[in-house]
Amino acid sequence: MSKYCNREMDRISRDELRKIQGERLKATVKRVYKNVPYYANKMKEKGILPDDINSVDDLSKLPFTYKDDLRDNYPFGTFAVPLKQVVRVHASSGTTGKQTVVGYTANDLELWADCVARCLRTVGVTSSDIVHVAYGYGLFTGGLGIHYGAEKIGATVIPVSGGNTSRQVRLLKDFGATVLCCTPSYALFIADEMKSAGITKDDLKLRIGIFGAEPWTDEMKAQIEEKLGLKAYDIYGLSEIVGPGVSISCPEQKGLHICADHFIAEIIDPATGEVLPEGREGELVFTCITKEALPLIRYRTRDISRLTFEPCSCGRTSPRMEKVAGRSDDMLIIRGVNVFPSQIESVLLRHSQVEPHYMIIVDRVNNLDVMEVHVEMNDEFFSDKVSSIEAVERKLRHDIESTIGISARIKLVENRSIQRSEGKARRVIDKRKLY
Ligand code: DLL
Repeated sequence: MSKYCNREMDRISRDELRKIQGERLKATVKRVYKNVPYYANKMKEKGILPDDINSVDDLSKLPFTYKDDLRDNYPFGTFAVPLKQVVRVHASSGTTGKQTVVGYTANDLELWADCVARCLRTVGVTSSDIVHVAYGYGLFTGGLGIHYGAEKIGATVIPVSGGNTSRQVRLLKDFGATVLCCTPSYALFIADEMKSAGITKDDLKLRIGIFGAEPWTDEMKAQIEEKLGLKAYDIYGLSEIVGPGVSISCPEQKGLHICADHFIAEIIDPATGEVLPEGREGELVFTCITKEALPLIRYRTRDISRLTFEPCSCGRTSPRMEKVAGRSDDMLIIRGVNVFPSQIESVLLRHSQVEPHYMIIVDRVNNLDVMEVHVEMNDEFFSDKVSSIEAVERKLRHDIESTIGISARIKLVENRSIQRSEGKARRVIDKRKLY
């Protein structure tokens, strides 16, 4: 086992953790100041020298790093080592503007695999498991990231990547996979495909699902667990920090344990940048303290969460983050009200006739924001009487309005009519931005 994969790190006291974090932070800041002109300039602008950083308490003196900083230094300008030492490159899934490129040295790949291995162990994956990886392989970090972590613990890895869903289902059955790794929306797509192929959850051996890369609600988790007959866990990460493996939920399901000896997490007020106390909701900010090629300092994730430093009943003491509710840039402002797609998802999936597929369409009509929610209903539903269809529409409209405080038009659509996703789902069409 390598020097990084240390189960003990999840069980050390908060003081010990802060000491390790402080030492690693100090060394990282010295290194980036020396090797990355971009960081040296940013620190000089703030009047900070590496010697001003001596412990985790000094973290807030450091400047933030934004996605745009990576884009401005595209492709390799923020790397802290010569390109010769970079052995792998990935890129973020950003759909707008230039992609953000991230690099790894051989040691970085090792520590990444260790973080993923630690996450997989947290949820009970062992060397006896067969791990079906349906995250995309390629520039996206999902496929290869999970792949090497699962290999590291000695599991049998099936590197299927995304797409060709009927083949996925066949392979799940034929190879007897016990662990499924993909986005939550793709897990549901696989469940649909199983139904069409006449394969039931009892024909499969799945016991654990490792889902992430996009926000998903507890209601969706319950549906996935029911349809696939497994226990679902939430894995979080972002390419800029390392990829999957930054944190994962544990069997207690009380938040996601962060690999905090590698990544220091803070929660800030996204508007002012002020660091918020434990338990307050805000934007997650991460600092990498062990990576060589791209040790980002105070990276603004745009992801909304909370932190707790209370030890977990599972026995781990590592800081935990709450399930990510959404990204601040996915937040819709409709008639002045902040709305996350996940709030709507929670309401919809409490209804037994609703399938876990929906699309939110926002438009501006006569200077007024209007929201329409297309909701996919199960097969039995449309055989019901018109009066009951109207009653469901009314109920959904009422529940959405009482949860988010604004009204929405509801359009009930047939099963399988909303486009499925093989990777990250697209849940919102904001036509206001298209004009
Ligand atoms: O999505 C890395 C990943 C791959 C994570 C596979 C988990 C599993 P990016 O493409 O750079 O990297 O996108 C990162 O995805 O800032 C979040 O907004 C979102 N995200 C990732 N995991 C979760 C999660 C990968 N568990 C962005 N819950 C992040 C909610 C998530 N959102």
